[in-house]
Amino acid sequence: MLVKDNQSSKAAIALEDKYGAHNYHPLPVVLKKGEGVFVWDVEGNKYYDFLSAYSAVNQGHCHPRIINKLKEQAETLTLTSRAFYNDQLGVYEKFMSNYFGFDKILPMNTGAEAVETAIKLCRKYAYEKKGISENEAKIIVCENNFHGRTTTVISFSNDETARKNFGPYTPGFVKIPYDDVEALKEVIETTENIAGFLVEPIQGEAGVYVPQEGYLKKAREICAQNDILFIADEVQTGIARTGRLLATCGNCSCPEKNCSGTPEVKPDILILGKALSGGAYPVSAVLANDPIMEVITPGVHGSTFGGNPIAAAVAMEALKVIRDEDLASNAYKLGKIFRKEMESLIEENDLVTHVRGKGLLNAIVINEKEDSDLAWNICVKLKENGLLAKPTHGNIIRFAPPLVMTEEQLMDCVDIIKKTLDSMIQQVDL
Ligand code: IF1
Repeated sequence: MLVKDNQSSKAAIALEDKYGAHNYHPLPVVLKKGEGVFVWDVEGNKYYDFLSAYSAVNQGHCHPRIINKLKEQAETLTLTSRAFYNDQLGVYEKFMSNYFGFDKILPMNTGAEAVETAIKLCRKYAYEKKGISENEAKIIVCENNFHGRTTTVISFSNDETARKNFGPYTPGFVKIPYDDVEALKEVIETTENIAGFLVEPIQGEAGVYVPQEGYLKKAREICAQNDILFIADEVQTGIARTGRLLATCGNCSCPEKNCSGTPEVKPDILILGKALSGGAYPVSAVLANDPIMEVITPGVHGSTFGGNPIAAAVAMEALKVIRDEDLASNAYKLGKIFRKEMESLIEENDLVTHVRGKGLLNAIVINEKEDSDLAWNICVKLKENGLLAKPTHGNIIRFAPPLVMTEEQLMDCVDIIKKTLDSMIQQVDL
């Protein structure tokens, strides 16, 4: 049965329910169109998008420059495989090397693929350059991490929902508490064969946990002192989301005016994804300098679509948009306004206990038990009031609009959030 163009939300949801695996529980809204900070459902209702496809649409929905580049390349050459060269990849690789300040890039497609690639790169470097005995390398990870859904990656997750009954699990990972320098020092002192430390600069899925000032810098220094590769997973925090080009803000060529100019943290291995393409195409990447990347030789790693001409062309345009529209500075400015407004809301409304985040990656904590459905109900009400957001774990609602939002639009969203929470406070006996 062909799906009619003007299918109703109900019909669309029924189709997904019948024919799609139930690996998500979406908010009951069926989207048909996106433009900038707005999306429309199949009935024509308009919403502010406050999730940005989990920070993949930082440049706004269907950014004209990105879409035009996508169309142009799609009409020219879509995929060659890496069995042959193509005219886009080398240009893209040079562009990325200069843009982020690393010698080389290994192009992949999804964030999880890039994380897996970084793990392989770290292990191979440990065996071939550091002399760690084969199959003995260990990578330090943080509790409550989220790095993707592949079997190896969920092997070191402590989210039972993401992990249960997917064993046997991949060994070689040691978990420590997030944002705890002493724990990092101790595990390095007491564990042999440590090859790397894989960390999110802000833990997104865990609930937008921003580490203490200086944590990443200290962790990076400890890794350097112990010849351990510092691996930054910026799939969600990268590409201007946190008010700077990168949350680690390394020696990149970022033009952020708010950056102090002195690079705080430069990872040995940088992992990018999501907004690398502005949400127009699956593009991810692993960046490192030659001493690390040179362990990658022909045939040791690959991917059918990795480094394809469309991905290359789209990613370059998406990054030019970030720079030309100075979206990191906008995220920095609007993020401060947003958290200030949420702080004042906390004063007035007992439903919210905390707000945290950096740039336009923020979250509010709802004053409820983790397993209550209040956060979900708030998101359903927000939808009715024209704003789309979704809880992460339990009682935490992530707010992450596209970085192209104007201050006026942000204040409109703040009003919607305040109006929604005020309308619900009566229904909840806290
Ligand atoms: C889901 C959120 C989760 C990521 C980091 C790697 C990946 C992600 C830091 C993998 C992906 C997505 C996946 C999506 C929900 C969303 C997410 F925090 F962004 F909201 F899950 F934590 N590193 N994050 O955040 O990238 O393979 O998806 O391209 O799986 O439900 P991917």
